[in-house]
Amino acid sequence: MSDYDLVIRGGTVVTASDTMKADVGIRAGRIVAVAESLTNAAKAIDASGLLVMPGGIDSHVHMAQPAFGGPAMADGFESGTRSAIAGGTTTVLPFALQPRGASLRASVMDYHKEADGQSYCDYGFHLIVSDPSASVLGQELPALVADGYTSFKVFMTYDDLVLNDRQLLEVFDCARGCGALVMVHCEGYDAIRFMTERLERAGKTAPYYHAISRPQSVEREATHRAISHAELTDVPIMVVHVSGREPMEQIRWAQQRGLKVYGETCPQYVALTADDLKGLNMDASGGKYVCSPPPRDAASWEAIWEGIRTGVFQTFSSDHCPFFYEGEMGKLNPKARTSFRWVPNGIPGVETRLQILFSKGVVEGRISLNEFVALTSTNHAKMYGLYPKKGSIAPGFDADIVLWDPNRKETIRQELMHHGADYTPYEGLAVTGWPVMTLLRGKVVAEEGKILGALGDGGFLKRALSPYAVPAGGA
Ligand code: DUC
Ligand code: ZN
Ligand code: ZN
Repeated sequence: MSDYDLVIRGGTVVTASDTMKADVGIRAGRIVAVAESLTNAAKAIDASGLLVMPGGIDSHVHMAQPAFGGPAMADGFESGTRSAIAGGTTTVLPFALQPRGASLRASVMDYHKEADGQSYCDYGFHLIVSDPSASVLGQELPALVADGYTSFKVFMTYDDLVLNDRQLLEVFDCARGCGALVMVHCEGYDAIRFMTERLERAGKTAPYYHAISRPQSVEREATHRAISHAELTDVPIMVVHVSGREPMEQIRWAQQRGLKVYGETCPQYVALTADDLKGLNMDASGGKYVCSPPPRDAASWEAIWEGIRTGVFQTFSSDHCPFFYEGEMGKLNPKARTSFRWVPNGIPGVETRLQILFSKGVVEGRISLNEFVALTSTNHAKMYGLYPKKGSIAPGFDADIVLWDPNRKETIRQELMHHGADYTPYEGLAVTGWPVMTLLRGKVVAEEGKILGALGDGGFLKRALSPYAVPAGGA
């Protein structure tokens, strides 16, 4: 009888803290040994020349979610999680959105119906709270947190989602009571409405004006307001999808004052700019890149790297939010191209997140290998109540592993992608570093772009309370 079901042999194991030449022994889907040399295995995988890293955890993706005021998403759980494993990600945390007036519990159950048996990787849900009624705050949220949905997202913009200041405070206070972590979309509703209407009156309706309608000052103001509300209620918050220097500096300011304010950024804020939204001579093709907050400029990329290097940001997520480009409902044809305001907001990226951070971060010398692992896996697990089950390579962790070729040069292209969308916003981006093999709980689920896993391999993760959600004043 073998000691291990599988040994990954001869690779370089990288965790958030260490880099070592070691074999990894796996039994019953979990890592049971990390040692110089492991023998007596039923099966072995040769990882010489490869990095052996924890599978990516993407704590910010959207799958099967009705659009932000628009058409259906290009990915449900089948294609979204297929894309995840092809890109080396083994756990995703999508959102379960509460439509106004609906019960949160019923909304979550709808997402479970979409995901159960339809996922190639493990998943949990954050809750999007759009209607913080007395019953939501008093009963539904506390009960859902106890059931393993331990984080919520709230919005400061969008007609169907925006919460006013009083409602934000109520949700923050509720999170404090039940120990949940609140993610905040920081862009100011009124400022965006004002700018949108002014631009439209002036005939400035091309996709590029999406970026002009919500400049960094709009994000900075909302970030500051969210931080102030978090301070007032003594509630830790995570500011998601931060796009540039101004909001980054608000988060740094809060952190320097000792507040528990965390930050997330995404590939689009180091790889795309507002100029991409110009398309060809300000035509509708720029709609491909419409997401919120919008990509900024090269100086903002440097500010984001500063935030990554100095620890302002804990997580690097994709904000995978895919829509089709072509077709009746595509980003190219929103409401007969009448205005940028109708272009569905979001871009695909779950499959390209690791390559972009590795290439621009590790290969170009901005971050270490260990920081890469922290930003793409370990910190997500710690922040969202999945640690020490997910997010590292050590005895006791699930054997969620990506074998990574640090020297492989590739050009990101739609034909390589496994998502449902008909384009990638990173088309033509040359990267160094590519996933060779992905293992989910010890099973090889993707290899060299081929999907070897089965639908239903992925399961629901009931998450613990986040230790980062404990209020500064104590629980
Ligand atoms: N917020 C997100 O988190 N994703 C896409 C669009 C948005 O506004
Ligand atoms: Zn958002
Ligand atoms: Zn998002």
